[in-house]
Amino acid sequence: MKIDLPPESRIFVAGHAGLVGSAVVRRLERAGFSNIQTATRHQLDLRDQSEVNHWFKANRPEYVFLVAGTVGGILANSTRSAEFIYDNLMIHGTVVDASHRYQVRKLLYLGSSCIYPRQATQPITEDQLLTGPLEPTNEWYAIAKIAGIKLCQAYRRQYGCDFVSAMPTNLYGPGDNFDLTSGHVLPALMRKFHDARESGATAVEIWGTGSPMREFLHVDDLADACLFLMERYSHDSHINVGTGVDLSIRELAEKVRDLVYPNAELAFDSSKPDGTPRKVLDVTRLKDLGWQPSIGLDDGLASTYEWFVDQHRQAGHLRGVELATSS
Ligand code: GFB
Repeated sequence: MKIDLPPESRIFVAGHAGLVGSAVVRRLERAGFSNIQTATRHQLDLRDQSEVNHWFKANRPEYVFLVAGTVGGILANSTRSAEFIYDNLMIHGTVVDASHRYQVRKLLYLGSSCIYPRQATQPITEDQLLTGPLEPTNEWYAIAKIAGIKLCQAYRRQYGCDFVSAMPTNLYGPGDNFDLTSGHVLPALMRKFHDARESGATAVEIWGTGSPMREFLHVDDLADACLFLMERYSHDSHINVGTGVDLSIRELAEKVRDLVYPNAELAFDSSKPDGTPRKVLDVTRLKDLGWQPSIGLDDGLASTYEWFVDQHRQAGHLRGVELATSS
């Protein structure tokens, strides 16, 4: 059954400054919502239950998009295990509990496709959760994300809260993290090919063997799915969000190369981890509800690269202004 969120609803986007949160805010603004609530890290530490309770009491959100978290690519996940498990566990716990305590009407929690077993049958259906061992490079993050799903289920079962969970595949788009050590593969490759073109380097390093398969969803499509699910999905079980289509890291690198620096050579560094061999989502459930993505990978890559170049130029320009004023 579809619920219509009144345009003046108080809607809290927890994590509004991140890749996903900023896309959710854009989507809500486009839909005409006038009361979107956000809080910066300095205003509110989402890991602190008493701060979160205080904030909820003062702001009384009616709908919550729980898209905050400590996130990163394969290297960050495997080297910052404590931050990935602690921050995420705490953020999920505080926001879910405060949402119950202050009678939020509905909460949508966002997990990740890394919750599924490393050897899951492909494409991965929702019912494969907790049927086998996790991928070791991101098990800390995955455990926290699984706990988030279980929190929503537990509050739904014990207190009757309308809390639902969605599991997105690998995401990308404007607002992504282009840092080479903490970011995910797609922005990292864009940045590497871009820097190589600028410096005239011939080869670009690609981590791993290039054979792992990944599925990529543009973050604006994800934000659209989040609003769709907030209005139409109310179920105990989580739901997958993706395209259902994947490609190898080699194929992705070739696409980025062709877009950014066609003369570059790919240099695979197999001393770096591959991670999960494959994790393409079965999106039948979402498709049956009537949602599908609208941004193809080639178009998404081109617009994301444009965004990156623009940001880079602005940052360079700002640095230039700073240098000029300080000299
Ligand atoms: O995107 P990514 O860091 O994370 O890496 P995961 C995907 C694949 O790209 C891996 C390869 O096989 C990497 O070895 N890769 C190649 C690179 N070159 C690079 C590079 O320059 N940078 C990066 N980062 N990778 C994440 C999890 O796993 O998936 C998170 O770490 C989250 O927990 C996310 O769940 C959805 O796809 O392997």
